[in-house]
Amino acid sequence: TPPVRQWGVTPPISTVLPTKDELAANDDLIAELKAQNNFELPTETERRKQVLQLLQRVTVEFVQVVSRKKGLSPAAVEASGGKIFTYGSYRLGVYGPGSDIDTLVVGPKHVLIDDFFAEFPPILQRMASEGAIEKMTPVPDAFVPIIKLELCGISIDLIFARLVIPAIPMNLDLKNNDYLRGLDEREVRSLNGTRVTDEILELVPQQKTFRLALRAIKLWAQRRAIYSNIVGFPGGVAWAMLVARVCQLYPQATGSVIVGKFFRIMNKWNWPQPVLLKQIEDGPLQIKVWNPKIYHGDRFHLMPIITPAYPSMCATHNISMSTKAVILRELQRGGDMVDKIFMKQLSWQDLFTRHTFFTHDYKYYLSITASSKTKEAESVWSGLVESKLRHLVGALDRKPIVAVAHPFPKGFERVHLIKNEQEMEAVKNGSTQYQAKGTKTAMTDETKDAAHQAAVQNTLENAEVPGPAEVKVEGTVDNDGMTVYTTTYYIGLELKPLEPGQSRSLDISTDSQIFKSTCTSWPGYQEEVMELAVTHVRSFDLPDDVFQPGETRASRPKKKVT
Ligand code: 3AT
Ligand code: MN
Ligand code: MN
Repeated sequence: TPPVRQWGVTPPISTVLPTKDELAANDDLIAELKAQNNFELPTETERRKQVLQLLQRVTVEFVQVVSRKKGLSPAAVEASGGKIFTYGSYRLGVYGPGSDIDTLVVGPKHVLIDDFFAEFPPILQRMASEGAIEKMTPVPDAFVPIIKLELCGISIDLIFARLVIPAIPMNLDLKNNDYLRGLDEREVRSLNGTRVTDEILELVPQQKTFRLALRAIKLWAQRRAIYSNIVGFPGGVAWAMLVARVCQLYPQATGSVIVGKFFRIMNKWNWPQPVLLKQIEDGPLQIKVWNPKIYHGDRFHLMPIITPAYPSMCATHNISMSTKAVILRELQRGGDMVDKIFMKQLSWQDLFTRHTFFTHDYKYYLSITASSKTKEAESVWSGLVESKLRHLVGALDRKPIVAVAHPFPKGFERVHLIKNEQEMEAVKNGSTQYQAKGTKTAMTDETKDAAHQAAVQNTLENAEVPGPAEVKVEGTVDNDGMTVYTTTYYIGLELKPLEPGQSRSLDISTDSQIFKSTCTSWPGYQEEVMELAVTHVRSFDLPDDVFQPGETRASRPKKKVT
């Protein structure tokens, strides 16, 4: 047998080959993921490839058009090239029916981001077939400037970066750190997604195994409501790095085994020891690289998971005491279940059972409602509030009476029609009694609202969030009624057992006041248009639309009869 290469920063834990039972469990896992609609049809994948081919052709044309405009010689125009790369779930090979394609357009040094926003959309319009582009939203002032579009029925996130070289040939890859020389931080950020996913794939022993295990872990994390970088759980890249690390430790194992080991390894991990896929590299830029020895702030990361590409960063700096506790609890459950799956006492389906956040887990909840009088204002305002939620969670974590403050990863978007001040007051506080006829509650992650997502990301990164245009609101509550848009987030609260003599009262007025002023101090805040309210909700008072069909809410405790 050939010498076993070391993957990652330590020798492997085991290099044994999978047993017959483990391979059978692997087949069962694949079958279950299929049953869960986790893979898309080959015809759909074919459509993705064609869309990418179109984007590649448009990229070359775009680079030529800009090169010509900048006065390059015909030969230089001809040679200037241009290439697309992907990142996100498509690049990792773990995309499903609803996934977008995260695409990076790379141009040569004389093509700038402003050229991308000015020239790329019209060229795409011209080259795509009639009606192929359904929606196109440029968001040039996002933390990572982006054009969001729907092309042939597929969502595309399109970003741009240039390299300081005269031409971009088709055989180029982005591995070399020297390509970052001469770029500003924003340009480095745009290259980062592809550089990180490419490195992750290179650092795992078997990509096929990695992909299958990651599909299982992503589905599990989504079903258990612990998938969201914004509110303080790992996001897609962080879950991918955790699975990749387990693959490195068991280079010969099959997917089913990786999933089982994953829960145990990550549950027993000596946090805050970082999870690394390789030694952190130094590079050519004056740019921060994660290092708790130098940066005081990095010492506070509770579960650091570090991106492999220079400049390495912590992908999980939002994790709090509470979300860490919830993650560890879920890892424990996952590990226990996989043991039983291997003993044939449970099946993979059980691992993917939906969370019981609203039905069982908590008696007390906080409801945080961002409301606006226009849809446009609400998109941005709810995004801003969403990305500040983790500060409220942090404040709750510090209260002696709170054991766990668990933020639900998605917000509930509702549209209301109200007729008087009293109804207005109720709606602002999260009531669902006055929802407008014909409207349905939507989830923030499903609406794929570009303005919302940009506001979330910018706030998260402490970049500026541009406010919505000044709005004049037509109509008053007194005549025909008024439409109000709300987004409500929920935090589940577990309180510590009472000490003798203690009374169970949770006063959050100071914390919610601080949270509100954190949000309203945003320069785009418009007092006349936007509102924010934090209220207590008992489990039996939760609104109907947080439950799935078939789920039942906790019942109201019966009055004690003495
Ligand atoms: P899906 O299969 O698309 O649901 P994914 O992992 O591809 O899963 P996203 O498309 O949301 O998820 O994100 C892909 C990467 O893009 C992950 C993250 O590093 C980056 N990213 C996501 N949203 C933003 C954003 N608003 N601004 C900057 N980067 C983002
Ligand atoms: Mn994606
Ligand atoms: Mn995306």
